[in-house]
Amino acid sequence: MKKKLAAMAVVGAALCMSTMMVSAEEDLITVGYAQVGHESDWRTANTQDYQNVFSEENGYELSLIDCDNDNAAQLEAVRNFIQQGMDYIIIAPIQSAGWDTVLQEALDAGIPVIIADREIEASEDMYDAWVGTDPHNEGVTAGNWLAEQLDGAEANILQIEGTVGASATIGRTEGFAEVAAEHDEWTILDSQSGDFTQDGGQAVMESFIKSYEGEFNVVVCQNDNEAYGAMDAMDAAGITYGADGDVILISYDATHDGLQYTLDGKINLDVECNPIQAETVKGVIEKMEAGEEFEARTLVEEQAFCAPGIESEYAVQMTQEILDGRAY
Ligand code: GYE
Repeated sequence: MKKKLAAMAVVGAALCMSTMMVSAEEDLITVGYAQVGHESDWRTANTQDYQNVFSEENGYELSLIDCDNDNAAQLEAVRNFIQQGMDYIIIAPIQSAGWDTVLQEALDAGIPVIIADREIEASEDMYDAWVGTDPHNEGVTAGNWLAEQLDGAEANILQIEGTVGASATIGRTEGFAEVAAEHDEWTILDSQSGDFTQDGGQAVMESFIKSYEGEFNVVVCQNDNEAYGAMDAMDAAGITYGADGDVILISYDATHDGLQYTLDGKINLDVECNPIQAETVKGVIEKMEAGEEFEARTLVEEQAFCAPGIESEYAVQMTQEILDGRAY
């Protein structure tokens, strides 16, 4: 769907554009980015991407606040952006719920808001645009790949979820559960949050091993960092995983190290979630600045990668070349 900013904002943008040509420094476009935190390699890559793209050379002054996975701190960060009169506000919402009040405040202040990375549970007229990924689809891909590989064999699955209440967690959990529901021979033994962190993944896996040792043959981690923690826990317990192991290990994100482990056969499947989104967001802002129509929703492209030697209709086999071509 295409959208246009309300007239007043467009006039403001046009003025800003014309003054920009006169003096550079003062007329940088100010952008506040309320970032989730620094919980994962994915997040680090996403932060770096914004810092590269929203640079002064490109005409922007970026104020990026690391909200340390604290929902209240994130609401506060957005309120501060409103008070500072930022030209644009970008939010990567930690939690999908609870945004109505602060979005209304941004609307009242006439500041365009772009939701990035994750989804929010708010009516689409409360914000201007959305750029992100499709975690539900990622969950379905993981499920389809597993069904294809098991080909009717039993699965006893342990799942380490992401942050509770995050749309990335909700989507991946629901998408995977949809496929699981079609397989009577699959049992999800347990599913607990590892908060998208390596420590969280390790702690959950250690407790899973205590409860289910010898009973599981699939571990699904909802991001790469959790997978690294789960690998440490399985290594310590002498449990083998990966292409040559007893346990099938599925991960999400496909960051550089995750793909290295996939290439090494330690992770069987890594479903990509692309953190490189800033250029797309910048494209939306440029259209807004020019008073042109912009995409109300843009999905960033993604695919899935499996260990070498695994034939799949749902994933590409990892190669050194793919890894070398990775920008993050
Ligand atoms: O998968 C995880 C990060 O929101 C898609 O957040 C993102 C998720 C990503 O911490 O590693």
